[in-house]
Amino acid sequence: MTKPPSLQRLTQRPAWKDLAAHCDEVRNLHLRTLFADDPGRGERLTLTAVDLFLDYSKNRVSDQTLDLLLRLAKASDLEGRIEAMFRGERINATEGRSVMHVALRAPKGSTMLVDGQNVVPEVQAVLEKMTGFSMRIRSGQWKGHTGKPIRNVVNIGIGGSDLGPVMAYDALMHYSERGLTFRFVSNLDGSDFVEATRDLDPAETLFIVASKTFSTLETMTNAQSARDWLVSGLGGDDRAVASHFVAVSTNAEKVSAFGIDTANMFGFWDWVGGRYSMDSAIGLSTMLAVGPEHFRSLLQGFHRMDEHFRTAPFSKNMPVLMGLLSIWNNNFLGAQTVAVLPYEQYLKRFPAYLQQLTMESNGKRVTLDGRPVDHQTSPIYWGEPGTNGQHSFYQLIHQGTRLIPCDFIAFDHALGPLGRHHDLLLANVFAQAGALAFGKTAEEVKAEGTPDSLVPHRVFEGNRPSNVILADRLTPEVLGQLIALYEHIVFVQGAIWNIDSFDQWGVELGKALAQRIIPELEDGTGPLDHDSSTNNLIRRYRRSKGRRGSRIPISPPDGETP
Ligand code: G6Q
Repeated sequence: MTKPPSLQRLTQRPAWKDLAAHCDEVRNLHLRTLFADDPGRGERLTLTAVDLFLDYSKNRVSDQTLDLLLRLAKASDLEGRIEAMFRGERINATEGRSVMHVALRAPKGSTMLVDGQNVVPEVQAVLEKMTGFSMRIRSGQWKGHTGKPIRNVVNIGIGGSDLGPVMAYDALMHYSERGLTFRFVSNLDGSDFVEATRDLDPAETLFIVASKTFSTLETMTNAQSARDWLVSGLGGDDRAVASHFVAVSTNAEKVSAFGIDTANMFGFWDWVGGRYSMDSAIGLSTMLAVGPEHFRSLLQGFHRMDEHFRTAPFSKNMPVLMGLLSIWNNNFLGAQTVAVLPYEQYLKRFPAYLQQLTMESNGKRVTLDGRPVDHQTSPIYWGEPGTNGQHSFYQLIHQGTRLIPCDFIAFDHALGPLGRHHDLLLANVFAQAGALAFGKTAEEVKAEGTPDSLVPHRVFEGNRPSNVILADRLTPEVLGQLIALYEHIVFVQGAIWNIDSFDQWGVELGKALAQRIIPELEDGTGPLDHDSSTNNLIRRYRRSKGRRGSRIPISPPDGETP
């Protein structure tokens, strides 16, 4: 008796098996052949979604591959899963939460339900509050404790409360208010805070403490240091905190306990996952930098891509196609990573942002019902802006032994046009994608008069897959579309793999262990009962710390019980 599809292992389902069998047949099919056999391929396998153009023709797929991938999506009930997200169902099963970041960018007046409640009015109310606050800061109307206007904004947060704001600040710098200085402090390493604040005047500095839970070790430690720095810099008056600290959180009680007036708190909700929160109040620094109008355009970009994802037929749906292609490359062709290569300096932090979005979401080893998967899940996402990467790791992509699918991202227009730069930049994007796909044969290398001994070194196998994403220029709205595109690619992958893309239990174990070790280092004494390696590392640190002249006594040498 065949099991119902929901209980069948993914790799045992007919749609998956058909893809596996098909992959055996086409594994060695070269992009040179695919292009030679279909002169229209480069135009045919393209797609426009909102303002983004995608050329996916340089993937190692035939029309049959695409059909089979679309069948897999259907067999995995991708459509039902998308609807479940938009309906506010608790699709984050292990945390029992709805996943409604799409409501953060829903237009005013629309309806998005969570537990039967329309959340759009609350979302809009927070946006209004952010708008009012941003205007007061940007106009100089909001005064610090000594009466000076705010000139510096320091966002303190980590993970989802940092990576989005950092990326967006860089990405939208062209549109930002240059009279304000922005810094981002995330690391528990004190150097991050020290370097971020060393040239700032406390009297002109605003701290945004961005933490959904308001209990994250890194953020609360940095926030406490910020408070000390500010109060001591302003003559020891604790009342200074009121005009120099605001909070972004879901936890009013803890915000208030820290000493921040909840009137200066910008809320969000447990149905917004940290890595999906940059368009919530977590984006306050972004709004301060670019202003409320540009922030609204960013949201509009997200929303337009949401609508595309929700309504476009799968064969013309950009997140669906890119998600399926990544599954083809990862699960069938055996690629282990994806390189994201923006040819746009303002997107320099986009790969780092995507690392969390993709890998924290889909780096999972059990299915929604808790059974080990029998296939690979998230590939490793990484990347650097072009053309810099070309002079570093592209060698491996072109001639190494691994298959590295690439997403190239570029724009028709530079935000800061400068002489020939943009034509040269774009020539490089097109050239790289072409060189990866088609390579250079031994015959071609020989025909150039290359000595025989060098021929193997100068051959490019080609057949390296890539996507090219193009847009007119990097605007706030286009940035929103681009981020939503990848959010939904992650969703598609997670739906096919049948995993929970919205929890992150994998970050807990190390955190809990650190809590146990902290007093062992701070106190510097006391018995240790970890494994021998951890014990030894702690003892070594205790000895070294003691030698630095700390008050902490030197522990006995290795092997002796302290
Ligand atoms: C993201 C994760 C995680 C989170 C940080 C910060 O999806 O949940 O990166 O954003 O741990 O958490 P707080 O915002 O609660 O400080």
